[in-house]
Amino acid sequence: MKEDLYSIKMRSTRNTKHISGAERIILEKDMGLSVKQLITRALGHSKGKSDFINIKIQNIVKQDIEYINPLDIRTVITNDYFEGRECALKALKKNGLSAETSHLVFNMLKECRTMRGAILFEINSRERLEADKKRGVRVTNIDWSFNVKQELDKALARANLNNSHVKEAVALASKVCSAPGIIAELCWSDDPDYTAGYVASKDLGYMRITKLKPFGSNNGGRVFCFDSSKASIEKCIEYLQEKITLVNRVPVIN
Ligand code: WAQ
Ligand code: MG
Ligand code: MG
Ligand code: MG
Repeated sequence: MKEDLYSIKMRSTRNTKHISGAERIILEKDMGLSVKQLITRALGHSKGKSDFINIKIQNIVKQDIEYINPLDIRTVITNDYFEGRECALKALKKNGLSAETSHLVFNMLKECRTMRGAILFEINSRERLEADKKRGVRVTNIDWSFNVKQELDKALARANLNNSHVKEAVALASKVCSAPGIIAELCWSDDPDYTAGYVASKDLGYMRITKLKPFGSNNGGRVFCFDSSKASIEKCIEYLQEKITLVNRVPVIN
């Protein structure tokens, strides 16, 4: 049976400010359902109801797909965001960032709000590398393979983690950490009702931290830490923005 895959990308705004962006790579038969889910999300978002929704649908050439492994998931429960941030700082240092650079990464994210993409940070020169610093670098063409989606839902549900934040963030972080030259990512959501975040790297896996910001805060985003001695920035950005990647198995969840 020939299985046709489609990419569906949604982005939405309110008064021209970014509200939500999400994508799916799915079988043709699931297109209607996915579009519906993405519209529901844009209209019912905790950042506000979108007044503009853009949906793009594109057929995918199978030969272009790269299958990647997921990062394994671990959850660190913290009492408050101060404790959470201590924990995330330690994790960044374990990934080879100096104390000073780790603090810089943190301070950038503390000041970050309503970007569509991520900050791309060079850890030696300590410069930001995005061409458009308001928008950032947007990772696209990433999803769980349709072969593992059902099993993934079950595994996440058993761990009480079956929500779209977790599902999308683990897929995204798995792609980011397999990009040339990326050594770690720090993230917490800009959604006011979602306080969890993570540090991710190849060695560390996906380390969720239950509190990384105060409830109600609109502040959040992503910082990708890049080491230019390991790869060219052009290759890294091209991989993040263009390469069609599907995560090919269910992660280990601890
Ligand atoms: N590429 C690059 N940056 C992105 C992307 C993307 N595809 N999507 C979102 N961002 C950036 C952008 O600046 C957003 O404002 C910010 O990240 C936060 O996005 O419990 O839900 O979708 O394990 O609000 C992490 C913890 C949740 C999940 C992250 O982020 C868990 C989340 P959000
Ligand atoms: Mg989003
Ligand atoms: Mg999201
Ligand atoms: Mg958000």
